[in-house]
Amino acid sequence: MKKMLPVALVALLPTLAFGQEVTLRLVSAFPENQFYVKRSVEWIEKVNKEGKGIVQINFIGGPKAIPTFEVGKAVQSGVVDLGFSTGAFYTNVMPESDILKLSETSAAEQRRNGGYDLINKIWAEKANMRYVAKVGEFTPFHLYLNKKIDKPDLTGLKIRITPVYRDFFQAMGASVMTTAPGEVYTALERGVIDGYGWPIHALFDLNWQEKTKYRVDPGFYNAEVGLVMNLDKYKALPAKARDFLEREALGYEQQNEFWKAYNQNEAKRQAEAGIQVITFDAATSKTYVEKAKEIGWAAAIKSSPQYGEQLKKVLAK
Ligand code: 173
Repeated sequence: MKKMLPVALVALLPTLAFGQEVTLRLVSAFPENQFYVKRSVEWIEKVNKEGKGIVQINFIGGPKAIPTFEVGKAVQSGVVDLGFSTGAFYTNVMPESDILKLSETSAAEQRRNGGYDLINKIWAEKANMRYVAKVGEFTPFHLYLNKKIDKPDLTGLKIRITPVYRDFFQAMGASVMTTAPGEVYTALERGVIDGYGWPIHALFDLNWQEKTKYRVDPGFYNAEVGLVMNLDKYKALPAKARDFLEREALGYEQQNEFWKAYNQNEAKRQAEAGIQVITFDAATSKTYVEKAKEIGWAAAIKSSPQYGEQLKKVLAK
């Protein structure tokens, strides 16, 4: 043992030389070839450049490193420090995570109206997590189909879901199957599913346009993509590192307007790829969106009698 000591000290030297530099391990619940992830990797590069001697983020990888629906658990337990995910992927940690899809107020508004603080109270208490920043918003979800419908009736159709869509699609009569994004292409190719729920964007990242005939309009809810951190790790950060990380993450969140133009372009690309839009008459469309919201909040309040109503006050408009 005595002989080991100098070796251990030598191993410590790089850390000492850089003072208190902290390295954080980050995993993505979204596949690495998704644009979201590439955009986040660019952000990580910026953090690493500016954060020398303070904070470095080590991007471990996507679902091949940790499966999509396990990333939340890995952050909760501290197997990794940071997760790039969406609430729907970690309802196995707490049901509240999926409620963020019901946001009508923006992340910026939630920082002002107490929403961000409430989210962090819940995330800390129930998931041992810090919700660092929301970096994807202003993005509706849609129902995509390979069979034509003329009314919001999914009877006899098998639809790929995550918790985001479960109650709404089931209320329309769908039979549902939960899969991670990485499994949708094969399910479509094999005809195992007749459609899927997904945001207006990011079909092309995974080549789903090749296997998709229709998109149902209008969209509903608001896709949330965020950075979450293990709470113990967050609390243990030196003040300088925490301030730096929060500033960088806030800077990233403040670019969310980006998604508005991006999404318009994605809708255009879908049309160019031959994806046809299914629409209903005005009254049916209105009911469709209202139903989604009503069903979403009913499920939220049922799954979290403790926080559902409180979240509604800061998320809904
Ligand atoms: O459909 C999904 O995989 C899903 O729930 C989701 C949530 C946010 C962004 C992208 C996808």
